[in-house]
Amino acid sequence: MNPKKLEVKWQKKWEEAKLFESEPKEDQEKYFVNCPYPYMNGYLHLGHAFTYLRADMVSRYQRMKNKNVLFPFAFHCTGTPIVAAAQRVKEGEKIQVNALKQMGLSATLIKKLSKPEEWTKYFPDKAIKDLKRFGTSIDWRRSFITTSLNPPYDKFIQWQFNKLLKNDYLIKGSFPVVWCPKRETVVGDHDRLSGEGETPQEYTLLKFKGEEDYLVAATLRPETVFGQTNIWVDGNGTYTKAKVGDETWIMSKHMPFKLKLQGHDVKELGDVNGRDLVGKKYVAPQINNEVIVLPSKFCDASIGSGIVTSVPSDSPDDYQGLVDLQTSESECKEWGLDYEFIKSIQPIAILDSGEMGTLPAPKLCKDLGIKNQTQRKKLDKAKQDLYMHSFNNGIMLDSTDYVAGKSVEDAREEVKNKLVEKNQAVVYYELTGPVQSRWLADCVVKIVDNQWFLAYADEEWTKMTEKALESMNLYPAKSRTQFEYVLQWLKNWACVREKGLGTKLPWDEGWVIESLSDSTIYMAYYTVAHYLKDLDEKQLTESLFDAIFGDGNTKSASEETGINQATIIKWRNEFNYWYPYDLRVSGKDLVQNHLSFSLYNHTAMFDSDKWPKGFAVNGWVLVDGEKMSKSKGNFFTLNELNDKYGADVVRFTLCNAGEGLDDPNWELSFAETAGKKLNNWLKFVKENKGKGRTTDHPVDSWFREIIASVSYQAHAASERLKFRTSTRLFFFELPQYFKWYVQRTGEPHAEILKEYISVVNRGIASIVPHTAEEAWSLSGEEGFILNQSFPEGHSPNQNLLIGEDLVKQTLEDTRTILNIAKIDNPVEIVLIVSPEWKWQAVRTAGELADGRGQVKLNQLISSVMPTIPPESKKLGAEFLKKWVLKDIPSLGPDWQAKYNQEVDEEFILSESIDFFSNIFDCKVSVVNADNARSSMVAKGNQSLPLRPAIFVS
Ligand code: A2H
Repeated sequence: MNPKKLEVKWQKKWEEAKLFESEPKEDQEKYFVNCPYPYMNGYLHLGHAFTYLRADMVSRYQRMKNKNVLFPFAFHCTGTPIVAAAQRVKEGEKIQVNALKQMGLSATLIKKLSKPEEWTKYFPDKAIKDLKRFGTSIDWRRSFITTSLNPPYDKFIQWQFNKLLKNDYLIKGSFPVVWCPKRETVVGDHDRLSGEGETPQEYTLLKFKGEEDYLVAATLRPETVFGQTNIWVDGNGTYTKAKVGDETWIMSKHMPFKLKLQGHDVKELGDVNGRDLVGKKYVAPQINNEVIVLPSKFCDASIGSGIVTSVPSDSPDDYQGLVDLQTSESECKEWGLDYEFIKSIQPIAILDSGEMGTLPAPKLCKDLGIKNQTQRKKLDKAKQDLYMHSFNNGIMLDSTDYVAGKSVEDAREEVKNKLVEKNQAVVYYELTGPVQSRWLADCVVKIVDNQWFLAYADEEWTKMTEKALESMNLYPAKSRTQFEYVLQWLKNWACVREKGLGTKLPWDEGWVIESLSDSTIYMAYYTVAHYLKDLDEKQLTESLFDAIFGDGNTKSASEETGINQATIIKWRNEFNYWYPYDLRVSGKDLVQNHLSFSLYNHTAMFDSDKWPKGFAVNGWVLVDGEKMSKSKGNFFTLNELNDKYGADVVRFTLCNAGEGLDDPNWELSFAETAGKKLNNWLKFVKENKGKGRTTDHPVDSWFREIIASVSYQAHAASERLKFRTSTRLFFFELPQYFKWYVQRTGEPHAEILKEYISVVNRGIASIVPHTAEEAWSLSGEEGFILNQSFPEGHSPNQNLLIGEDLVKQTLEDTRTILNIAKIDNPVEIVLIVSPEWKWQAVRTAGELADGRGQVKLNQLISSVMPTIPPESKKLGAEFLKKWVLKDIPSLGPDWQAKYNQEVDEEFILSESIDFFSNIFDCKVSVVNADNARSSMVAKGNQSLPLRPAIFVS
């Protein structure tokens, strides 16, 4: 059947049966899965599809685990991106208009999109259509858009913010923010073209007092001021002189602009050549000694103040810069410097860095063989390594006055505060990396007054959130360290903007709540979204939200809103039934903001029994190993993909693309062939319905065990959201086993064949639901496959599996041997199995093996040799040596278990004699090496447990 017709058919049936319209059922365990709502400034693309597919696979899988599942979806419209895009359409800006044209939008529609509201209508409708066609199991009744364009949601967010304010989670103050100088606005993570995750970083701006002016130098390590020996400038650079307050400062050319944004009163006075500064002397802060200004190559006039304080004991750059001058008299001369004086400058030990000693920078430069200051790669690495090392291990030496004996971490804070207090330094911010805003401007740091902040840096709030994290399920488990790191380092978050779509701060309507702050607890809103959407604005009161989502009084809420009290109680019960959510599936880029914010806000808004239970994070989709991008031509919308391949192929290819935190890779070649594979499966199911023999065969029980074993592994994988592993097991591995089963038995047993088809269908139903539904009905089964149970299997009987592995391996080995011996028509094949003493030996080896499966040869020899019959001792010694040195390493980990079993090789192979003689069309026999004919003794000596020696003639 044409896959698209098939998809329409099943989607219609699901819709008619209202399969995904979830209602509370008190007698059934619930499962609530969700994912971040997409931003509505374009169509859904492959990247969205991956995360949403993961949520959908969980939703379907949990239904098959007999859970009552809720999977809702909504649309994000908050912030500047939509407004900015609409504005650009209005201005007829080419890039924006062309982008929309490329999406296939008509000129009339594009014209309409000059109004932001139109975006919030057009794109959600398209997204719903795309996701329905993609076969998602979403309860669409609960969908909504954000912002004041949707009053119930708007009021919900206002309720949240009132509560946050009341309970002191919001604070007001002046803070450093990322700022777009062109648009004059704060730039959130999602308002950026590049530089997501970059933040303002605090520097200490040291002031060096000269006769008429100050030099200023930004440092990350104020605690090292005790070791200052000189000042670096870019001798060939140009600097600026400016009046800052009452003082005159010398600094880099772009610094005055930045200082102004950080609250300083600045007036530029003119240029100063770096060359004119070289050789001058300034008084260094804290140590109050005069230090000399020296030229350097590493000092970049465009970074920070363009001037660096030199601490050669602890900064590889500084040390190397000094060495370079000290070893070049001509260079000193060229700059007019007194060579003898330069040579006299020595690093001053200021802190003990443990194993790196008290002069770590000179040591590191020597160890790394650094030759001069232009070896940037080596120096940057040395700088990074030392920075972390000193932070973690450094203890200040006695020479450092009031911080002697303290850790570097503590000293840093204390020295900074002291210098600021004495007016020898000021706090200054730079971004951790370049940021470009959506308005194509390079961003800077600005100190904003009267800003509202979510107090994520608050210790108590963080502690509570860490507690919430502790009891969560995280997929993959290793993402936990990332979350722990984020919670520890998260700063207070500027949560309002002056512009953009969104919800207004209820008490200060000049501010709009920004997009990462109005999307932290909306998963709770889903539980009642379909009821609230019909309410009158007047009914959307604080008391109503308190009654539904908290412990508010339902009676007074009823009186205030005119809504029946029983109805409010029903809504509250629905919230209590679904909440907390069990799993939120998201891309890994949201760990550092959205997911962590969500956790914080849940602890602030709800009791602990409503805190999130699970996060699953995944990587970013690559296309054939490359990052997806419009310019590369490998950018695909979900609509295009649905059109081209059909939903199940897209789902199958995406599922196969990857699991865990690594970036999943969409393989075009897989997508091209997946449709055929799915079709072949449908054909197989159709052709094999009701087929099979009714008599028994000895290999039947083996295949039953394989079905159970594969299901067992796939179930364990699915529980960890490893759907790729699970699908590979059901769709690629199990059919291989089935092939072997048919080869061994001629024809499958009818019952087992039916079981096989049923298990594969149920196993792949969450991934390719349309194909699986069709196959389910083709095989004559009743009802939706979604309502069947996932095959869980059981831990297999190893003995059964090992026996059949032996047959398979022996068949392969026989073929290889015939090939090597170039025998096409053998006369006789004799399978010579190991004598009992060899089995004893490998079992003992298993007992002696260490955690990694390794065995010491001398230990094995001393415990096994005495048990070997006298006539076999020589052979035994050789066997042990080969077994330990060659065979064990190739067996893989956990090899011991295989040899622990009681396996009667002679019996198993004897039962398969017919099978072998049919294949090779000759006489086949099995014999124990102990009883082998004299002509075969030499061959028989080569036998290994589970690898019989094979004699052919
Ligand atoms: B640090 P970030 Cl002891 N050009 O201060 C080159 N380097 C510059 C600079 C410029 N325009 N402006 C500042 N820097 C240096 C002390 C120190 C520093 C020690 C150890 C490590 C260290 C004494 N020099 O930095 O990555 C300044 O040197 C290692 C991280 O550009 C400043 O702190 O932000 C540091 O680089 C800033 O590093």
